[in-house]
Amino acid sequence: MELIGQTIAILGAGRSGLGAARLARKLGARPLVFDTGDASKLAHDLAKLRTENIECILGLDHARQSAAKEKFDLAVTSPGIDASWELPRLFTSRDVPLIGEIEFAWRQLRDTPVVAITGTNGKTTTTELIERMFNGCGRKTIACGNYGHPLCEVAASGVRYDVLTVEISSFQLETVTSFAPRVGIWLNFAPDHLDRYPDMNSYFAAKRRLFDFMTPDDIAIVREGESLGALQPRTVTFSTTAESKADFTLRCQDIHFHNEKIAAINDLPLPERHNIENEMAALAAGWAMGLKFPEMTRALSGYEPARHRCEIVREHGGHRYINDSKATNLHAVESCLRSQDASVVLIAGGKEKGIDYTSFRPLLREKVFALVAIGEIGDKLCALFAHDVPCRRAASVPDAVRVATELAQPGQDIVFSPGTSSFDMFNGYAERGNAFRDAVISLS
Ligand code: UMA
Repeated sequence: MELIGQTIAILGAGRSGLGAARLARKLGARPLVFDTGDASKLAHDLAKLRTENIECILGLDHARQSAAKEKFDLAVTSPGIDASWELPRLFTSRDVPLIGEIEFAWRQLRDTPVVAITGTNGKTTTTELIERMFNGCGRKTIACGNYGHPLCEVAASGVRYDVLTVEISSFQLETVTSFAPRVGIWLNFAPDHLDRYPDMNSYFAAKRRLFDFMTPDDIAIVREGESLGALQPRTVTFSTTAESKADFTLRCQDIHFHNEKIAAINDLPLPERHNIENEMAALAAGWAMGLKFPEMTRALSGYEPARHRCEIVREHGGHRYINDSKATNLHAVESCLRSQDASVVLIAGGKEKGIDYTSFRPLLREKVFALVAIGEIGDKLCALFAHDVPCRRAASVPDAVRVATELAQPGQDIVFSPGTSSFDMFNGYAERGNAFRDAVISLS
């Protein structure tokens, strides 16, 4: 892509925008960053852009004036901005081609094979497993995309990798026009992001774009039973279900590839069923890239999941406090609860994302002794489940920890698994998880 001397509108001054602006500059173009968000929240990002002398235009009015006055050759958008919103439309309505940050980076990285990981849940764990596995087997990689470094940062850095391990979200896939990973992993699909998409089909369609530009020489790694229709790439399946006919299966306590035993669960770092699926997907990705199973298993051992994912914060007063703030949808809460041995007190709630929680009822009855609800959807959860389990409303995360501790029976665990995003009260799931951790640590 010849960009020297071109003017590129970069939409969003967050992490993707900064990466895209750096890449545009490196390629000899003039980046102009636009952001219509709350200026008081942007200070940190803007300071970075200013330090690098990257021009920034704030507010919709200024964006309108600039879009009308200047000639733009390309617009590169951030994943948090829907292409139908006003900021991108200022450019698309003037026939400026619009691509996403991933596509922009990909056009510079085509020579490096990509393993791309999508799914409603487990993306980050699988991405971390794959990064560890490739590096441990002597294939230099970096975790990037929706997790870790934005892909444009990787492209701008000029560092060469043997393979790129790219976690990719539906938001990022919406705006790809040629992105073609060598290996595309589809972990699972469940309701999420219904504040962004009008319905589940639209969310699904965005995610499925992962496979749109892959060829029969590429490999799709797909959980058995996912309804993806016919795919261009060769498909390899995995499943933990008994009697499965998938390529990668779980038989007793061993993972098999067809009829060959390739790893024992005990040799792998994560024993929970949902994580065995993630480990299978990682092993399949390594196989697709020519690694041998014993070296992969060795490289994976010792991996510890990152914080905020079913993480035991503390044992106190006969209760374990488990931080699963990363659970931003119902499917993630269900996975966490299924991995608990006994019933727990659940703290859940947060931003209204349009998720229908009705299907949660059977598991709630089975695994939840009492529910403490927080945030924007707190009242909705209490109203929905009041007849199933004791429900209490809490005003804040520390308040929820206090109430949950009061409700918990001796020996019962307290699980913080919100089931929706955090943006009604926090700047992200990590900040929310830290609030839970702080509240638990300060219990005396
Ligand atoms: N903005 C506008 N106008 C708008 C809307 C937003 O100017 O109409 C501006 C905001 O003011 C803000 C900027 O856009 O300054 C933010 O852009 P962004 O939301 O795309 O955030 P980034 O910091 O660029 O982070 C994005 C991803 N965020 C989202 O997809 C929401 C990060 O994923 C990703 O790690 C990062 O790019 C690097 O590539 C986060 C995420 O929550 C972790 N992802 C979702 C998830 O995992 O569920 C999909």
